[in-house]
Amino acid sequence: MFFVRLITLFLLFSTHLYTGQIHASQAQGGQIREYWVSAEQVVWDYAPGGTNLIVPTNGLGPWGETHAYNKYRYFAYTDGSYSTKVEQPEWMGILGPQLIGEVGDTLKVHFKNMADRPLSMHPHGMRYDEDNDGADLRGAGGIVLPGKSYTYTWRLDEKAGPGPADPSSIVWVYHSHVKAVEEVYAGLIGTIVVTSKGMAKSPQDPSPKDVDKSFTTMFMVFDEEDGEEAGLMHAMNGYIFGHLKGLEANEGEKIRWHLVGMGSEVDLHTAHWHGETVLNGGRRTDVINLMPSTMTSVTMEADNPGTWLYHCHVSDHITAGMITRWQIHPLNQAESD
Ligand SMILES: [Cu+2]
Repeated sequence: MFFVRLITLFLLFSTHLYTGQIHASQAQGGQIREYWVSAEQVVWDYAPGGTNLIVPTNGLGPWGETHAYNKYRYFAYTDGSYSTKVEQPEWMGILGPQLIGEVGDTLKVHFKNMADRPLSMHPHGMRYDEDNDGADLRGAGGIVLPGKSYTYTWRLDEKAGPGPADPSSIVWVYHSHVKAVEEVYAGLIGTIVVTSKGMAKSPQDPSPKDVDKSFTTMFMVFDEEDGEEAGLMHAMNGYIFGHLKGLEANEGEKIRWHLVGMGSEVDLHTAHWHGETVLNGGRRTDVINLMPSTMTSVTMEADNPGTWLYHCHVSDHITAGMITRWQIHPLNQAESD
């Protein structure tokens, strides 16, 4: 009898210890990452200067008649005073700020609507409650009126992170979801990167430690003129005919490419790299299929120095300018020069 009591006591005690440890690790497991994001009205130029940087003599064709349009964009600020914008790398183009965290982290996104219409931020893949869905015209964050703010809380739980066949980081989109279709075409779209638990470079830098560099490209035909060809901007991150710049790596670097497709039934894209191949969930390829609102993350060993094309391989889309160049700089630049 004494022995049974002893075991019971031990079991109770050890269960208590065990749950205590789980609570403790949950409490301390993960960073809270704050972002200050605005929505603002801008003029966006799909081809600054009006040139075709891939085949200059071809010009921009019908897309050259008008290549700048009134749009809306998400911007990141350094803090809640909304006075200093965070600079984005050139290759991000029209995309909103990239939010990033490790599994276990929480994103606190302070959204301020500085535009002239009700807007929101709706994330894919995150763990959120109805107030933080940023959609469906419901919940505290479903509609943010002009001049108003809302702080979204999105948890990066296991199910927001890379799965068994995924690489160490994966990409999700976020976009405005009051009139979602109009607002994505308007430019209100950005990305979220989630790194596997334990794979972050450091608590300050949640990008994955097994890659040197990451790029994100979105393939979407922006519809600027109700389906008129001249207003169908076949863009990569909002640029056409070679104007997406800054996709530059160094020889020997391991690169994570995040790819996003958005849009409608014309948006069947086949992203194709010249010069290198990639690993996609254990499969080797140099073309990634993208459908509207699909997201794929692949890995590349950049060991073939050169300036290479990167484009959608759908014939009609090549003609319409869904094409740019990327570069791998040789390890010993001096020697090759
Ligand atoms: Cu395409």
